[in-house]
Amino acid sequence: MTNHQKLTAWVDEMVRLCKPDRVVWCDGSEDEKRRLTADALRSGDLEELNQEKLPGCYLHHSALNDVARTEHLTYICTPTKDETGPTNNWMEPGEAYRTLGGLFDGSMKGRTMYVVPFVMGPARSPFSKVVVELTDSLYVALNIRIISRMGKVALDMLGETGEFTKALHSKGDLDMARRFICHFPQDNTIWSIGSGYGGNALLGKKCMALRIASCLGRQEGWLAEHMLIVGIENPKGETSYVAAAFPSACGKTNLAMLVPPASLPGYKIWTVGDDIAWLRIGPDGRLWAINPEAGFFGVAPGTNKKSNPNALATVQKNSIYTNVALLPDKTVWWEGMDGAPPEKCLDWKNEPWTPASKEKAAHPNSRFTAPASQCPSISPEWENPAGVPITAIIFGGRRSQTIPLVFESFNWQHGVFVGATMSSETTAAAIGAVGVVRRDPMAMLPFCGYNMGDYLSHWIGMGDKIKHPPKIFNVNWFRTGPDGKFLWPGFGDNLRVLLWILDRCEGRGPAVKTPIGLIPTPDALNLTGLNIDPEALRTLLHVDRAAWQAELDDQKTFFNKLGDRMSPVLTNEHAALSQRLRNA
Ligand code: OXD
Ligand code: MN
Repeated sequence: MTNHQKLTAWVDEMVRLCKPDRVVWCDGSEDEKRRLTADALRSGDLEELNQEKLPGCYLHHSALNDVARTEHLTYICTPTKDETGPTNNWMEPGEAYRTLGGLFDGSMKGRTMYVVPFVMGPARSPFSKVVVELTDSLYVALNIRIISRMGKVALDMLGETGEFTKALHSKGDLDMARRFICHFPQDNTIWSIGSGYGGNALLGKKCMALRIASCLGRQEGWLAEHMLIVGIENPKGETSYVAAAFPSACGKTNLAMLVPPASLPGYKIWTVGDDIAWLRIGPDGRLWAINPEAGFFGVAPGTNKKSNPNALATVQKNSIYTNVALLPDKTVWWEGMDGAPPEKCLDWKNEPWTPASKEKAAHPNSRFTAPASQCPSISPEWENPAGVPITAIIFGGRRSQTIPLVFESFNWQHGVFVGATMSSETTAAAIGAVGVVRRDPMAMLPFCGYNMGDYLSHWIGMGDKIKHPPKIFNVNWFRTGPDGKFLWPGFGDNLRVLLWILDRCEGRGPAVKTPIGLIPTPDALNLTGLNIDPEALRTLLHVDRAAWQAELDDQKTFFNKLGDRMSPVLTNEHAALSQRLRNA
């Protein structure tokens, strides 16, 4: 299938290591999809769903201990620990190759190795990169087929000498004690063993498109970010694009597919990407973004007609569901779906479930994998090889207190500081306690492939190179009142905040200057048709000095943790914020 000698030599070497019974090169054809799906049904990797109601859809149950990313088992393997930095786990490359080499040795005996070449980014885009993943998981091969451009297209792009990321994956024995996800930026290589879960096993996604790509971006002068990309079309038919970073399971997919409220007629939202953005400086001096993925690997629970009708429409065909509940008619269900819970179903562990059951029917991190092309709001520009020009960058986290609904940074440097001090309450997307506030710069804490201090300096440095930089904003949809309920309606009404952001980018939109940034005056947001308590709005736009003092202290603790690689520009921004709060 290829005359790329380095590729075939590497595959041969990995075959000698893993010792599969068979090696299958994937070409991405429909015929191959039919064959692989039939094999997956036979092996139990997939279960067929109701083909009348959900054509081309299948269900996958993962191992019970393999339902989310395992950050504590994820390593960056650089020659020195300093290059990896204090926020990543580090393993010396020689030791990592030895340890994992021992586990990969013979790991595919009795199994098939799938050679899965794919492009991250639109075909023929100078932004795009090729990855070849070797995996013993049919589920992984079939998922990659959905979330990337897989098969011949990638080999064609590689030609005989092209560069590619070498990604080796084996389920191993799925035991957490023998699970490692290792990245070798200096070798453009990823080795992952012991997990079949998306973020640990679909190596093009978090491992390549964020961790390895962030290293490539630093070398080559661009940014690989955990951001959605969305176009907002106004009633005049003009579209502006924004990129927004939120930690996992904070509603990126919902924002990317937002449906405008009926009370704001004439607006349209165009989805370019829901999770990852690669941003480069264009010939016009603006920042341009592509979505390196071709599909969505979204969190299912909470997806319903109100929160995300576009996602719901997207997943009605050709989709793989993971760890959702199965209804008697072989359709699927999860908590937060429209209507009453089913009287009975099989839960994500394949056990009988009724509304009286104590456990959730769908795992809180259950997922759908669906082709982006099926999304009703998919942007006509989503595969444009040049990407889309970015007018605003938005950072946001899940914070029940302190952080206002929206504020604008004073300039690029202050905006980078706002991103660097992002924080969020943890979710089920990663193993560990849920609901704990953690600092998560640019939502990249688990995904930055090198020293976080250097990463933040790279952001500062990019500002010097972008002639027309986007304005930078912060949002928080998750602020709660004394009763614990959200103060802001969220979902489609988030458009009201996006419209203020775009107004600001066009030099309009009233704002008040506060120590933390520019905040909309209460009448600056278009609230037509929204019934919101004025007191709730006041709280949403209020800067509580005492709470911000505590915030400053926590930011400082985090910056100190980043050590001597921390950008002095950002420590100065911290001091300036402290001063502004004192003077206020
Ligand atoms: C994801 C994540 O899967 O961020 O997108 O965990
Ligand atoms: Mn994500």
